[in-house]
Amino acid sequence: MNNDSNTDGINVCKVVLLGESYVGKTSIISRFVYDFFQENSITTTGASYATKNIRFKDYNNQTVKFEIWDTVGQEKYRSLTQIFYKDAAIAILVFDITKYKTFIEMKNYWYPQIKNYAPKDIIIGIAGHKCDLIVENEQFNENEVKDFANVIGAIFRYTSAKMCIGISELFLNLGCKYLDHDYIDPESRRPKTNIVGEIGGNRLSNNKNVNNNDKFQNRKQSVKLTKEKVNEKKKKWC
Ligand SMILES: Nc1nc2c(ncn2[C@@H]2O[C@H](COP(=O)(O)OP(=O)(O)O)[C@@H](O)[C@H]2O)c(=O)[nH]1
Ligand SMILES: [Mg+2]
Repeated sequence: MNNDSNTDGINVCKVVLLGESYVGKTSIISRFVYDFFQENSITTTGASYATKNIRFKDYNNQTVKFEIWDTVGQEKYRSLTQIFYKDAAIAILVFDITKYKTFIEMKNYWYPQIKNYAPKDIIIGIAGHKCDLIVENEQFNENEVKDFANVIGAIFRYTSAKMCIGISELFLNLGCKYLDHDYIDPESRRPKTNIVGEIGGNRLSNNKNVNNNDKFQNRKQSVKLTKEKVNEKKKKWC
């Protein structure tokens, strides 16, 4: 465990979201913390971080206070300072699955930034965001993303702030890894823990051996599963 406990027994966990402008970072925070989504771009000027407490039943009911930092538009100018990365326990790399360039920038710019400026033992998540749009966009190369996630040891999830998919799950899995560094993310299984309670939220304040055909089949199957998940969500909304 690398978590910092305060006197109330709450593990304060700084999370930073990184990625190109318009990929949906602010929307992910907004959905996770306030269960709110806005179609148009959210103004981030002046915002810095939002918090949400989650209690982890399978880890002695420990509470993790996620302190989630938004880039407040500075990513556009590549002007994030080292303070942004300081003491971060978790970094979530976000890309838009409909824009391949955002994946390339995530891999070639944002990941190296983490390696250069964030603590060495930082836990990394990857959000393949706007997965509600996957139905219209079939060009997304899932294997490339999963291979990258495996290489850097990141937890990868499809996410959608709009359809409420994958976001809590990603935070929960990252939270498990934060509390237990030996935690292994079995992507096909549910997270090892359950939420007991969500305690408030503050406003934003300021297999390499498989052949290509197998890969293609696997990808098709995954895309189909995702589509089913999306359609299920579309029926229910959230
Ligand atoms: N379809 C879809 N649009 C999204 C989703 N998340 C964010 N957006 C939209 O993408 C745009 C950019 O989102 P924003 O959170 O401001 O991105 P940021 O610049 O990375 O913080 C906005 O118009 C959002 O409404 C999503 O899950 N699905
Ligand atoms: Mg933003």
